[in-house]
Amino acid sequence: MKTNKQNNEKADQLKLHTTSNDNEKLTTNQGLKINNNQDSLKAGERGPSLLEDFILREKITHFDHERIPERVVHARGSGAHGIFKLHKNLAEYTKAGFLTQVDKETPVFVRFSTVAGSKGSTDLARDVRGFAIKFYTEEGNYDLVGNNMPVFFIQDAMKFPDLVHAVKPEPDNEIPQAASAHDTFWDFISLMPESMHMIMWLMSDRAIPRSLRMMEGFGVHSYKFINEEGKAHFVKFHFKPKLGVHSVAWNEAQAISGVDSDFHKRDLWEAIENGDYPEWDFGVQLIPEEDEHQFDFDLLDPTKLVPEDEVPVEIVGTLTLTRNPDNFFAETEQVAFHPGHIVPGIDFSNDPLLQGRLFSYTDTQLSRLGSPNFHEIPINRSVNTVHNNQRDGHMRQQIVKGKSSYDPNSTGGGCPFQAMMSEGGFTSHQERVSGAKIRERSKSFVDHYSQAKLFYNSQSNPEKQHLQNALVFELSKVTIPEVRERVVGQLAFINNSLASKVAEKLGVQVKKLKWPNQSLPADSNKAELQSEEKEPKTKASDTLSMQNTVKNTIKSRKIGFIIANGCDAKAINQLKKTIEQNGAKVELIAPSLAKVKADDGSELTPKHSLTSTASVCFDALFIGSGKQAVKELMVPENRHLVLHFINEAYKHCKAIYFGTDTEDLYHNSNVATKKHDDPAIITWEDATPGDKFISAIEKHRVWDLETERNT
Ligand code: HDE
Repeated sequence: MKTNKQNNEKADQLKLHTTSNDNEKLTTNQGLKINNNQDSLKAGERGPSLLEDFILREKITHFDHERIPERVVHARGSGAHGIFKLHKNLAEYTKAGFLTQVDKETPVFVRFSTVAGSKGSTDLARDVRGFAIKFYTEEGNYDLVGNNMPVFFIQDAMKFPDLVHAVKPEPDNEIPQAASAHDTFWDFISLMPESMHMIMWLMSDRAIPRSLRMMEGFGVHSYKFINEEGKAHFVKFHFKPKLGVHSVAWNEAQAISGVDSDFHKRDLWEAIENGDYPEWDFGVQLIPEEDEHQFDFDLLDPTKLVPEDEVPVEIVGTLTLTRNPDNFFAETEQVAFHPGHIVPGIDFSNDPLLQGRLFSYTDTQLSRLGSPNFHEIPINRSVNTVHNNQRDGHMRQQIVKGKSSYDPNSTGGGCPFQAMMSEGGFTSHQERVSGAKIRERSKSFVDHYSQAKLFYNSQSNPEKQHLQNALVFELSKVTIPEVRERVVGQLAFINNSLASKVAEKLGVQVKKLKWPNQSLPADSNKAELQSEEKEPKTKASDTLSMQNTVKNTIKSRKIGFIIANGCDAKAINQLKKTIEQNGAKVELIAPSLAKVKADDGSELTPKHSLTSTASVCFDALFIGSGKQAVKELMVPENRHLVLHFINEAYKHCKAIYFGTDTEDLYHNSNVATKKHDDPAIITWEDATPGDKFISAIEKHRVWDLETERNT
């Protein structure tokens, strides 16, 4: 295990608040040493407990108040500390200090999350993932609170509580947990055509990532960069994982939820503990303010992305996660993000969803963390000191000296002073704004299908198939036939073949309903504002398909080796070494947890037994070599377990390597039914099996052969 030390201003600040109980005596919260932590104070050995027992009362009172409300959305999360390093000076576009000093390292805390489920729900729910970053810059905290999908369900903050109520468990029976496959979600979606682009993303495999380390991050909204001269550019933020963007299969996700519902949390934790620091390229799409109207969509509309073919993503930095939190609650649970935490050089756009978020996040922290002093919780503190006249409130930590708590003052010599712009004082971008006070949606937002088409058209065939299967799965759980029909009616505006295939599985007709946009005012001209079927300017984009992602590394992948007594030590150790040299991890699986005696007398220690884990926890499998070992794996007690491992991994399109003497296992497994050449099945007959195995793992899965592997 590598030590993951981090020395920077934030780590140093956190150290001041970090304690260890090593070699210490137990005390009360008042520092009194405790002599007996086993028994309460009683009147006589068998007598009643005494109210006087302040030690018992303190312990139980604190325990009673241990829980705080979980986040209303994004309740389940995993966090990590890291570093953001800038590679390109962006001074031409922004005056933000952390984006203008090349090689500058800014400490960050990142929290990934699912959206709909409760804090204790499974990691593998079909859901959007939150991707929130707190940059502890020298100019104050900058929070980029994004997701792993570049668009959102709704265009206006007014609809957010409706969306969340619809996707959360239904209010009468609190069913289902962490799932969108139910009536209320799809009822809402079927009546909100603006959600269709996001629905394409949500039904794609992006919603079931292989790892939090293997997903993209997006700022979603258009933000603004402001340079020293006050010139503005629209900017879209991107994080591209160095390991590529990879997912699991849907029935695999369901199985993982049973075997290890902390799969993503554990994966992130272990990778960082092992020194496999997750890394992302940080990129920006920059659009001069004057080019705002050059697109066939509105830049302020959060249901639209800017195709990379129209505005390329320029990579300007790296985000690396290097340290696990010391304490989940103190750090990951108490971290408070807010898209309104910005620094000079960054500003908001008029995206009406973003504008609503600017209100919500402080408000939610007040109810969740219980005090306006939440900024004083160590994980939330900026690295520069806070000076203002805000005072008091629950749990105040800062002890501000002096008489003065108002401005202007002479009692404090006028301090703290307002900062001039040249001293880093924040000023909002001077955008000219005029308009009548109206409660309306801009007509430029009324195009709900073109980018849904762009996304669908950009998918590979297996991705299209998965998306279709997801829609069928989700809508089959909907009990109201009209809702299913309405969704299918919406799909028909995106792709006829998709709509009719889904319709067939649901037993409904495709009725291409012109559905009025529910979010329009009752007296608006609905016909005029009805979203038409429109072709996007960019018809398809390679960047939207995971098929085109990074596939040249096996770094940090988990490979299961199924072994037994008498296994071929030389072959196993050699393959293990090669795999580890390429950066992947090998875990040994044996019929039991007892040490395995190899053919050369050496002993191997299995991490798992055949019953304590499952193929879904691994990226690829090696089935151990050696006659004696295979004989043990073939005894009735083990045989069905090993075959289940193989068949399941085969079904999920993973690489499987059959070592020498495993013919019997091979022929009894579903692999024997393969008809075509399958690059991810490696056997004792292959000339360079190790290389072939590694190259198959690099490709992640043979999704193209999914139908064949499942028939
Ligand atoms: Fe959030 N969102 N959101 N959201 N959101 C919250 O704030 C909200 C939206 C996102 O790891 C809450 O501290 C409104 C878009 C992430 O702690 C809450 C609207 C995007 C996280 C809230 C949105 C996000 C949150 C709940 C529409 C992607 C987790 C707890 C107007 C760009 C941050 C909290 C973490 C959390 C409100 C829409 C991302 C209630 C009102 C769009 C990653 O304030």
